[in-house]
Amino acid sequence: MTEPLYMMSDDDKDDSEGATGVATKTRPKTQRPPMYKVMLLNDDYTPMEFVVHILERFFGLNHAQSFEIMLMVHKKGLAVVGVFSFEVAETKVAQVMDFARRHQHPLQCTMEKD
Ligand code: TYC
Repeated sequence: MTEPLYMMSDDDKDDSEGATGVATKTRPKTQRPPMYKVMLLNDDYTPMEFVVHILERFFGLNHAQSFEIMLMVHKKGLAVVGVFSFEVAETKVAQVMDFARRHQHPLQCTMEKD
């Protein structure tokens, strides 16, 4: 009959395998960035096809979606074209305003916090 030379105390027993115990995982608090609506405004001079082209080119909308939004702006005075992070919204507004100016159309595009 042999005696154990040494006996593990509870503290020495690790439970890295088949661990039992209280789960202490917490959900880290994440901050969502504020979002910005990009809007097109109606005017009496910018051609409808030009607005449709802008919506396809800068907002990745298909022709039917672009035509629908253009008509909404035409009838209601303005419409939200998309919702983006601040930097993306700022870029879209600048691209639209620059493209309209270069073609000498008075089209206006603005952004506001969602
Ligand atoms: N109202 C313009 C017209 O009749 C068309 C138009 C639509 C202009 C949307 C701007 O954001 C706009 N030619």
